[in-house]
Amino acid sequence: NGHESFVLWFTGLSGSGKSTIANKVEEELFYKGITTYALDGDNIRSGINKGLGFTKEDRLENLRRIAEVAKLFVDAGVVTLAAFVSPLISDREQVKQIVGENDIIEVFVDTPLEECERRDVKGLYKKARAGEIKNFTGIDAPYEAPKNPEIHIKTKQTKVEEAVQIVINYLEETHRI
Ligand code: GGZ
Repeated sequence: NGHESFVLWFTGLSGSGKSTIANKVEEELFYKGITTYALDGDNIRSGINKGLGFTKEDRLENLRRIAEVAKLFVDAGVVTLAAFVSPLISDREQVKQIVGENDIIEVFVDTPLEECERRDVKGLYKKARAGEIKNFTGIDAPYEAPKNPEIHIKTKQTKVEEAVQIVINYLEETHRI
């Protein structure tokens, strides 16, 4: 396709809409004939990272391995979409170092905690509030918002389809696709 591959790295709270947006971006890229692969908790935490939990240390190791895998996909020429909470600036810095600064685009899916908690699609916030889940991001574990993401999507004022267009437009304008 004449384009270099890269990683689109979606960060945001649980329930912020990272996977929803990433999946639709992937669909758009597919229509353009671009080979993609999406990494998320479902295919990573159940397999290669089975056994890792949500302590600070485990999240760092989770994200380190994901970054190494993403790098392999990029080497193979595949545009890689990664949707992980990745809550700490320092964790995301490590990811960028592993993948290579030039090969990664940070997408901040900015949904306020109150909105994620109001939706509570999986009932996890309720459990976290009840103390049934510990170290839950936004409740008793931190989320550090990116200071300078390449793409900043404020979901309260942006529909999913618009968010997808913002990402696609960015990729076209920066000649990534
Ligand atoms: C945050 C948790 C936790 C805790 C389980 N904190 O909405 P989800 O369910 O599907 O997305 C969340 C996912 C987060 O995994 P990541 O690998 O993305 O996290 S990190 O980047 O921080 O390593 C949520 C679920 O797993 N989940 N427990 N304590 N999210």
